[in-house]
Amino acid sequence: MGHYRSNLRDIEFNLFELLERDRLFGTPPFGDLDIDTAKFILREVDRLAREDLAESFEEADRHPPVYDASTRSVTVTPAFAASYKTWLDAEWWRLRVLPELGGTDAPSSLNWALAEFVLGANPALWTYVGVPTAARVIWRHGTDRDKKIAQAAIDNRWGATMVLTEPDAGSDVGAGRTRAVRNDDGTWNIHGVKRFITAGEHDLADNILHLVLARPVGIEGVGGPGTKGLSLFLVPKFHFDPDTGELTGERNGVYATNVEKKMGMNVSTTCEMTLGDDAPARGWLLGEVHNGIAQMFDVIEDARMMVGCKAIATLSSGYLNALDYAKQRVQGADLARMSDKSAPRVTITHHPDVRRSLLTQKAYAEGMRSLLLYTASWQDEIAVRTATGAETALAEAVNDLLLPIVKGYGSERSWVLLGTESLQTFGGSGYLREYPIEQYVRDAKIDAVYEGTTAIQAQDLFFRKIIRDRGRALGHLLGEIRDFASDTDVLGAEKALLSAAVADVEAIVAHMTADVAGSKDNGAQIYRVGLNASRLLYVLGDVVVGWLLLRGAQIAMGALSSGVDPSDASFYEGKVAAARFFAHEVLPLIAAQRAAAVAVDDYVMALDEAAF
Ligand code: ST9
Repeated sequence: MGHYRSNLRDIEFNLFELLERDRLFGTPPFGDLDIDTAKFILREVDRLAREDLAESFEEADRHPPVYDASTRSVTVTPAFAASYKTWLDAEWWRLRVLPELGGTDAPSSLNWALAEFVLGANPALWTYVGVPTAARVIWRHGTDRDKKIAQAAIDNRWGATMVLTEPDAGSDVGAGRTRAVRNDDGTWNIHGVKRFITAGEHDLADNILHLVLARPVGIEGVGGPGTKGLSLFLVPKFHFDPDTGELTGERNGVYATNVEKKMGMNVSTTCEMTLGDDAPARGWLLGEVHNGIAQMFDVIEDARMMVGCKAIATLSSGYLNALDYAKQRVQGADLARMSDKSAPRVTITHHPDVRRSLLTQKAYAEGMRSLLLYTASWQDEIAVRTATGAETALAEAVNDLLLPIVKGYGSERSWVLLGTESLQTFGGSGYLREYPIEQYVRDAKIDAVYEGTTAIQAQDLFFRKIIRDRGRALGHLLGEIRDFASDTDVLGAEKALLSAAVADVEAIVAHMTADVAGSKDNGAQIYRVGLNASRLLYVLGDVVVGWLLLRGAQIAMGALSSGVDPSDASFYEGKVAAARFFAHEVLPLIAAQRAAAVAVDDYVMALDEAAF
């Protein structure tokens, strides 16, 4: 059996029982889809991921891509190249391609469910097959020429990259210094050095289309300081005819000048890219408009969702691996007979602390899957409303609010739990390369870093998604949670804990909002908001996860009382147990976080650097 343990049953539960996604099928824009087809696709991608895509996971980690400095080229290990080809040949990625580009309009929720299988089985595959997202963004923002480029990228299965970061411009993208100079023929020459570019160079595709942020020079009114002065350019590795997509055979002056040696995700090349050094790096301005940061954020939003999905998928497989191990590992006697040295030895699933650990992993893995798919359900809502000409503002705002939670909270909780609980379940064996967990821990750490660190997600959540939104989306979300919790006929004790947690989160938000207001007179008060921002990200994540788990538990209790197939009974019992566990073990801790948030004071920022 390969390393990857998927959870098709829980994915189907989320899609069709909790979120009732089948209600979308048969109506615009998902008229061609029905539940049997959706379930068939889920089963197929699940099988493909476990049996094929997962196969090169370990081999590719042990044999990272080889960089040849003399040719500035990268060779990817054949085992991974085979998995890459398998995924492309299977064609399921076309469910993410716009219909205008020959793809199929599938709901976002179905696509992110499918993404979980791929990202759990072999996460680096996703980073090499970014072309559906790149093509969608190019098509959405592009001129007729750009739309043809998007089509060529899809038809020829080119690689794609997002090129933002520079040695001195990481979180602060607006500090980027890469320049763009317009040529007489309307193309642009790009000059600069970019860093940490995922899949920047490799031999898996015939061409790579780089989406590059650069600052135009020499044109009045554009190219000013900060992110707003950046424009987005399409810069190919090999030149091609934009009308036909045919390669001209000419190499463009965009080269990998280094490939980083990393802690994990070893098969995913992380490149330093030098543009326009010894040969011109020519590209096109996307849409012929200077609106680069907004255009790039269309890519970033998708990539942030992907990072959260990757983290959650890894935690889920980590948990299921730990569960398999715990069911077989015999060690020690039952705690109730601890003083009886002749007592029979038992599997570790008999030990209270192992059960605590397994339920913690299960509750978070399943609860965060619900968070991911619930967020995707708002993306479905946007698609449906757009298709019917209805207002999308609220759906967009709620989706925006949830994105930093999926990415920031999802990646932090997953990486920490993989290390503290999944690996720990294996005891010393978890530390060995014989089991996949050590690679999971190494591969998952990056999720809390790239596509905007956790601190960036926390600031995005509070300043942009709550304050700038005037609390509309948050109010809507917390209103839904409060409504659910107010019906205490079933799970009354747990819903009371949820209501209390909502009140605590509201109090933290109110306190932070007051600090924002206070900072108008006392500038330093804004630091208190900075000190509380990641706390808010975590507690809001816990409340949403607690709510979704309890919603799932209520459905499971209904199913159990109306009589389910005996083979499914333990699945539903597990849903109820995980939700109760989370409500009793996690939600009460939010009250302590509220107390700490209110107590945040100025001494941390006043402390002299020398005192650290
Ligand atoms: C990276 C690559 O980490 C990792 C690779 C992962 C694998 C990728 C897998 C592929 C997925 C698919 C991709 C396909 C294509 C390529 C494939 C590649 C493999 N929401 O607040 P302001 C906009 S890459 C929406 O003043 P500052 C908005 O337009 C590196 N828009 O910002 C706004 O204008 P307005 C990742 C947003 O203070 C404007 O920005 N790096 C949002 O100037 C200015 O906003 C990062 O993620 C938003 N949430 O700059 C950077 N926020 O206000 C992290 C801003 O008028 N740093 N905009 O609407 C940040 O996010 C900073 O907050 C900052 C601050 C740079 C935005």
